[in-house]
Amino acid sequence: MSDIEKRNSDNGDGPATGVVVRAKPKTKKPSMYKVLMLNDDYTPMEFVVHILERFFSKNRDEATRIMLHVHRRGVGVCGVYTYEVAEHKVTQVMDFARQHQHPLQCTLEKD
Ligand code: TYC
Repeated sequence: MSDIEKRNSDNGDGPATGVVVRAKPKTKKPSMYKVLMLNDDYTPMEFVVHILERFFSKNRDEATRIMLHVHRRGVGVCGVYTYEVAEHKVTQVMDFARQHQHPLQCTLEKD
């Protein structure tokens, strides 16, 4: 028995006096957030593929697959990240689209 366990156990000489010991390490997995891309009628397909390569580190095939999914289905997942990273990606995409005067929309959603 460890020293802390001895102090936490009632040894018959009055109440146990030990400190509360955590049974498990205090770690929590962070909530994850999906970055979603929305379809529109004006943003060029090649521009969306470029965004997926540049900000989401997709290769050309995967970027094309995601772009076509969004084009056909209306919305698609670019990646899943912690809140701060996901928020940063959304800002980068929206700023880049605005600079190029495309109406592309991007948002985040709790996973
Ligand atoms: N629908 C666009 C077009 O036909 C392409 C597009 C794909 C736009 C995905 C946005 O998130 C998007 N040019």
